[in-house]
Amino acid sequence: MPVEFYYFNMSPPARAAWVVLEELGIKYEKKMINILAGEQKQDWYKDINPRQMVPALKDGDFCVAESRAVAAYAVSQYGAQQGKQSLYPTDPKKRATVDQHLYISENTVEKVVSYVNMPGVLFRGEDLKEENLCKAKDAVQAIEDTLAKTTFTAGQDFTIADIFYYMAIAFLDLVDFDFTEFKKVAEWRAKIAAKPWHQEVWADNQAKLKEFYASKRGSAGEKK
Ligand SMILES: N[C@@H](CCC(=O)N[C@@H](CS)C(=O)NCC(=O)O)C(=O)O
Repeated sequence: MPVEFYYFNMSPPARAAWVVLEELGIKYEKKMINILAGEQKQDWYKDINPRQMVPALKDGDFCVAESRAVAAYAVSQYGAQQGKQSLYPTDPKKRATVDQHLYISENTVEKVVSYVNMPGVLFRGEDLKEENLCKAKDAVQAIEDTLAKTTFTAGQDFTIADIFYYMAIAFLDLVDFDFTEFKKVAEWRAKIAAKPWHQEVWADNQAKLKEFYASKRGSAGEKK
């Protein structure tokens, strides 16, 4: 039975986990859960993810949710057979460094999302929060500082930490944030954007999210 991957194409964490499956090159079956239509609230989906969110993965009778846990599981289970173990290394110290950055990437998302104001824009038609621009810049600067020391964020190899940082700061593309002052980050993003899965899995769906975000941004003000 192939791995089943539950996702929504516009969801950044779902796309980050999806990218890991592509990078691994394993066979999997995509199961789209349209969260805009509330499909994640269906009772049967509770068995896949009790929190009723995307992404989630089912491998036989084992289920795992939370994008970073999905990514870590997929590489732990299939990385060696696919020659892709370096995405989530088994060496305890190397793995701890990747884990460290995976946890930090949660905070990167928080900072960036506080500026882009995802829930406010998408669900209440607000604008971005200019007052949080410094938080977003701090988050990007932290990645810039990391990349001043190593080729990728957790060392010399491309790992799942890179994918989750990439996802986190890609929220800034929704507002055409200018990355030019962050030279290392811009170079590192270009390397990731050259990956074979990037256009179909990441960019095409990010364009849809960008269009959706733009259609909602400031719409509450327009109605007044
Ligand atoms: N921390 C979670 C966040 C997942 C998440 O926020 N998923 C959103 C889509 S981006 C979702 O499923 N929302 C549906 C809902 O909240 O009902 C992860 O990394 O997987």
